Formats: sequence, C-alpha cells, structure tokens
Amino acid sequence: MRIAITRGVSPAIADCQLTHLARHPIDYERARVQHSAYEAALAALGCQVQALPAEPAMPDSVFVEDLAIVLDEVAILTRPGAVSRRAETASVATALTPFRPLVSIDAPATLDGGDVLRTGRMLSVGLTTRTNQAAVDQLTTVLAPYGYRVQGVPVRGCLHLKSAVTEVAPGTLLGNGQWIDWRAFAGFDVIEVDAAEPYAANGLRIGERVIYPAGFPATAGRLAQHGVALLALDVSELQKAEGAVTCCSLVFESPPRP
Ligand code: CIR
Repeated sequence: MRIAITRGVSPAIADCQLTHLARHPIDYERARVQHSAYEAALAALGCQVQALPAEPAMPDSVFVEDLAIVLDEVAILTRPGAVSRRAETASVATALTPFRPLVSIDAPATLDGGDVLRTGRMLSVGLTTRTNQAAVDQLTTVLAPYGYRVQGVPVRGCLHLKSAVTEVAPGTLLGNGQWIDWRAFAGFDVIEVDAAEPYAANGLRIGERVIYPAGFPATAGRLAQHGVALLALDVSELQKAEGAVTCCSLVFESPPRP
C-alpha cells in the first residue's frame, strides 16, 4: 500500500515564509480547492491519502515534505531551517510513528525535506538557506548502517534542492542548471527546464506518472518528448507560497518494500 501524508492548507498561509519570491496575495479558498485536487490526484494514482488537519497557527504547514525524510528502513524527522516551521514536526512524527522507526536531526543541524533528493541508495542534500553541512553529516552517520550514501549539493537562486531538480523517471532528472551544478549528478539522463520556465523542475513521480504544475508548457513538452506521462495540476496559489508539488506530501510504501 502506498501512503501519502498531507495536511490541509492553513488559513494563515498568506503569512508564509518567502525567500526568493515577492509576496503576492494568496486566495485561501482557491488554494484549498487546488490542494484538494492534489490529494485527489494522489488517490487516483493509488495512494491512500492520510490528511492531517490544517494548522491555523502554522502558515507553512501544508508543506509536509519539509518535516521528514521517509525511507524504507527509517524516517528522519527534520529540524526545519525556518524557526517558524519547527512546531510543524510534532504532528508529522505522530503520523509516521505507526509506519517507521523515527530518528531526529538535532542542533546545530538544520534540514528541510525539500532539500533531500533520493535516487536509489543515494541522498543528495541541498546546501541552502534551510539546510546546512551539519545536517549532511548527521544524515551520513545515521544512514550509513542502512547502506545509503549522502552528498551535499550547493544550490543557488532557489529555495530547495528539489526546486532545482527532481527525478521524473528512473535514472532521469529534470532540472535547472542555473541553480545546481549537474556534475553532482553524473550518470543520470538530464532534461533541462526551458530557460523561460526556471521554476519548472519540480515534479512528483508516483509510479509511472508525474504530478506536475500546469503553466510550464515548454518544459512539459520536453517531458512528453522523453515519454514522461504527466498529470498536470493548477497549483498557482501554493506556488505563490514558494511551494510546488513534491512539497505537499510524504509518499511511502507500507509495509516497506522488501
Ligand atoms: C517555506 O518557505 O518554507 C514555504 N513557504 C515553502 C516551502 C516549500 N517546500 C518545499 O518545496 N519542499
């Protein structure tokens, strides 16, 4: 069974953290409708959606990806880089407890899940305003017994590593080479986003399909040429909060893959 943990949009989302974007009004009702469509897409792709209640006092709490890294063997609870987001972790820990043993990232490390790209037994970890080298070091130590390797990847110009690169098919990465150095991903096939669509690198692969934001037609065309099947969604209000499609869920198998 594939589980997807989500959380309703906070009515305070207009007060979200913003790092690289200017603040624009966010239509809360529209954000809710878009988020419901996102949850419906997850369900249509075979996920059992476990929706946590919205947190009125936590503006960014819809972005549950940032609170944990769920691997087959263990789940890592993060220590988000934005102090305002640290209170979001507790309820995600409770939600994950039935599924995985939990390990926490501790100070001085800071880590956002949006900075962690897993490809097989390799975790690439964005070094950003949210995630530091101490987090890379802690992940390396915690995950070595399970056979994972961890590499830090410098990121410039965007919030998270997965704003800059995601895996859209086994061995195929979609990314923005202005924000990362592709040499960190030697051996992968690379699809570069269209230069006019810098934010187009974030797709959420669920089985054979990729949930993908509407509004990036040139990059979507490139993906189609590579045979990547998209499920396009309008997530405009979440994008104004500097989020995209990976950030609104934690997707994993239960029981873990053998
Ligand atoms: C933040 O700055 O933390 C939120 N406004 C956006 C987080 C997006 N998370 C993600 O892409 N993993």
